[in-house]
Amino acid sequence: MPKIIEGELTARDLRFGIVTTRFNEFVVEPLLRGALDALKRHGATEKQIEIIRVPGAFDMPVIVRKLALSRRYEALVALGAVVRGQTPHFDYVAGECASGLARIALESGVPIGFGVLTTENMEQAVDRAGGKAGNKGADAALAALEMANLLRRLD
Ligand code: INI
Repeated sequence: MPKIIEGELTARDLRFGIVTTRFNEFVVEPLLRGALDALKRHGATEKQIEIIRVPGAFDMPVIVRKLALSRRYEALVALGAVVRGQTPHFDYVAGECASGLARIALESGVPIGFGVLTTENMEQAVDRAGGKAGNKGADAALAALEMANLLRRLD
């Protein structure tokens, strides 16, 4: 059997920054609850977690970059919702948010769990924020947790 290198799902000794948008707060708050619940279930205490609020998804990258470069967190989680029906500039808001966050993760080496919903309508967003399609906030938090442990293991 070849050696398997993977990240554990344990929050021990890790600090988390969760960035959430005020825009579409109605679906973003359940994403945040899902992320907090997932981290706590894997051993994180409140002291290990900080929540940073930004206006909207487009505004996330500049703040996430500052947080990533601060070295204050081993993992970041970005939570938001961009709904196509709400805006003619959906592609710009969603695209800039996603590509900005991906670039920051690569530049800084700090993992960023991507929990920004990009959906056609509000119903799809609600389904993914603790509804019938699960909770993407919890998924993003666990991905960030696993990645932080994997990166540590590869050091
Ligand atoms: N921001 C979102 O997070 N979701 C959206 O669906 C959205 N829409 O529909 O426009 C949105 N726009 C605001 C944007 O993120 C910025 O806050 C704004 O452009 C100011 O920079």
